[in-house]
Amino acid sequence: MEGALIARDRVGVQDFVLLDSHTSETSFLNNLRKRYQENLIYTYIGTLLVSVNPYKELDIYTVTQMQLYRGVNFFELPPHLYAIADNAYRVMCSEYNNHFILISGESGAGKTEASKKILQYYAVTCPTTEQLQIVRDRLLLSNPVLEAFGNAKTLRNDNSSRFGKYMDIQFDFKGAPVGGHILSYLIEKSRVVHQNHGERNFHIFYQLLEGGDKDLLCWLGLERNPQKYAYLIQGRCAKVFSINDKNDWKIVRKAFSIIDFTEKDLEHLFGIVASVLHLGNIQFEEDSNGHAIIRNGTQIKWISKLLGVHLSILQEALTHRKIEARSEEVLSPLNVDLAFYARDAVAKAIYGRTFTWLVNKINGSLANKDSTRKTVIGLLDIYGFEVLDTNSFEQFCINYCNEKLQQLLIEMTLKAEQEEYELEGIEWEPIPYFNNKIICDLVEQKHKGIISILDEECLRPGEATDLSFLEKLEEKVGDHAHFVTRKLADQKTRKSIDWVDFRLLHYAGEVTYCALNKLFSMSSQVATQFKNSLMSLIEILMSKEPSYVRCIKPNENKEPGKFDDFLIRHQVKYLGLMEHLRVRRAGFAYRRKYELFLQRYKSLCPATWPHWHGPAAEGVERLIKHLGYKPEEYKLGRTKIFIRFPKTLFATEDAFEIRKHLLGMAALEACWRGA
Ligand code: AOV
Ligand code: MG
Repeated sequence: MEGALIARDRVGVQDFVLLDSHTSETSFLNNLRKRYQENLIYTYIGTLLVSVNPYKELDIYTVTQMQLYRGVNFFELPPHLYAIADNAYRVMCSEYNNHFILISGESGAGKTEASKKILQYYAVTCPTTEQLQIVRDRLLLSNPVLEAFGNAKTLRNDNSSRFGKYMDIQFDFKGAPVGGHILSYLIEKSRVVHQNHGERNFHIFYQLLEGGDKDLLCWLGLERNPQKYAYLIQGRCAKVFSINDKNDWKIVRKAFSIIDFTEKDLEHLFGIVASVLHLGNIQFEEDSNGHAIIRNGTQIKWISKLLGVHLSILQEALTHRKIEARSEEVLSPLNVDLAFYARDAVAKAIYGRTFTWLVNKINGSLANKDSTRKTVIGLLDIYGFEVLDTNSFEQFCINYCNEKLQQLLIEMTLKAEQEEYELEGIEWEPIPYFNNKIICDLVEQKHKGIISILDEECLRPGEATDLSFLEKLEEKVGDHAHFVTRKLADQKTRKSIDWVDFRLLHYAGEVTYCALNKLFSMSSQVATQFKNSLMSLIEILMSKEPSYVRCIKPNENKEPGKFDDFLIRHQVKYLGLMEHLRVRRAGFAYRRKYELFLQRYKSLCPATWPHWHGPAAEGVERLIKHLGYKPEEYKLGRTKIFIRFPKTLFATEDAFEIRKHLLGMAALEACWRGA
């Protein structure tokens, strides 16, 4: 007993629910810190997993560890991603329903690593056949390919996801992974042509130059040195200590061959990647009329060859624009500035479309063509909330996306949980929490929201300016508590802000969005399309059973072992972890409809086995009386039984397993499935 107390003092508790009553933020933080210092990076709040990025390799992801977690009840082993993964899998197999695991947290907090580890867990522990091995390999190898094209080094993360990703893993009725499908969300195209200081372009460019063999580079007209390419050196850090581009190239090349890319596909793909680099090196000069002409013909010839587009069409596309005059299309020459702008727009468009093609192609290779019903576990790994020195349209979309997921989590946990108690007539002291719906509305409401206003302005080309957009924002959302402009800054906050900027007070912090002309440079409707794709994602998720992983970034320097109290306290606050804990502690760990509960466990009580003919609620009452449930362990609602502690349920589940064994598994399984 004493030993256990000492250990607890040293390593903290593995579920925040077990902390002393009246938990404060400080004791929450102390527990997290104690555990982090012992390399215990995972802690539960009930069934939600909190993870703190260790920034070092831990030996907790071995195959032995994976096997340890297989089929074991949630709280019997130390908290782990594997327990979350296994729990979702087991419920899916036994209840034959769909699940998702939402992994959230700010940039660099460990979301992508977590999602990869969960996928690996399924790949190793799920049953498979020789035939299905290929599906398993493709699921795993889709990651390095998508990361090569969709991730980049940023100031906050050396392998930052610059697109959102939702991946369904499909399982057959035996629980074997048989296919998958990926949805991708708005890749950050501006990175193709511009990187902030200390950041890089997408990994694939550097991998190709470092790793591609001599013949390939020669065929693409490329030199090995990244310094030669304007699109690769704006961040002044083409070489990064933590990244081995050469090795990563090998992995990506191998992955391509397993995901069914032909040599022809790859020729086209790398041809496009190389074309983007050639585009970036095109320079323009003025002719005697002040019009842009291409200074040196070398790059454009390479692009023409690699893309298979006629030279004159390319030249025209880069130095002219089409305008409609009296229902006729006329070519109008561009000046040098506009030609550079057109060049960058072409590069971004090519890269964006290639990324979409890549995702489609991977989906083709993951598709399962047999039509039997499958269940899925969806993994959601998006770009984390970020605040940069300069935040433009893309940060606006990324942060809005995070706002939506926070909203989903609130809806599905804090709000839904409390509403359910009310609905079921269970006595309950409501717990207040900040609902960020107000910020989502500010961004997305029809007619009144920022996206609608942006769309309206985009429909007035030539008339709309950044200032007219700002004025409209002030007029329509100026009095919103989470919106600030220069005009309004003095009344709302004392921090200075530029004329052309606006600031949003997000759930995770304040962000000033600037360079409004960049907002307009996006083709109109991009924000609306993004909004719609997020809405359908939320719908997909709402139809499934959730599990949550909340990732925390421990410090700003990517340093192992450094627990920055201030930074972590901020995340604990905005992630709503304290509220979650309060609801959890006051609430019930498990609930099931009377009918389902009775169906599963009726064999444990002579009064309900083999048949119970009365109302299910009464049957459950008889059953739990027989099992000896104490009054403080449960509550009976209108349609469901609520069980306060997991251990109560585990005892019942263990009894069920023994009974199942005694009665013969098949008969009992068939019986509780209602067959
Ligand atoms: P993110 O996905 O949350 O950021 P990552 O998952 O890419 O963050 O993690 C960032 C880096 O932290 C990784 O490259 C690893 O070096 C380290 N790391 C994260 N989790 C672990 C772990 N469990 N064990 C060891 N190292 C880890 V962003 O994609 O930027 O939002 O857009
Ligand atoms: Mg990521």
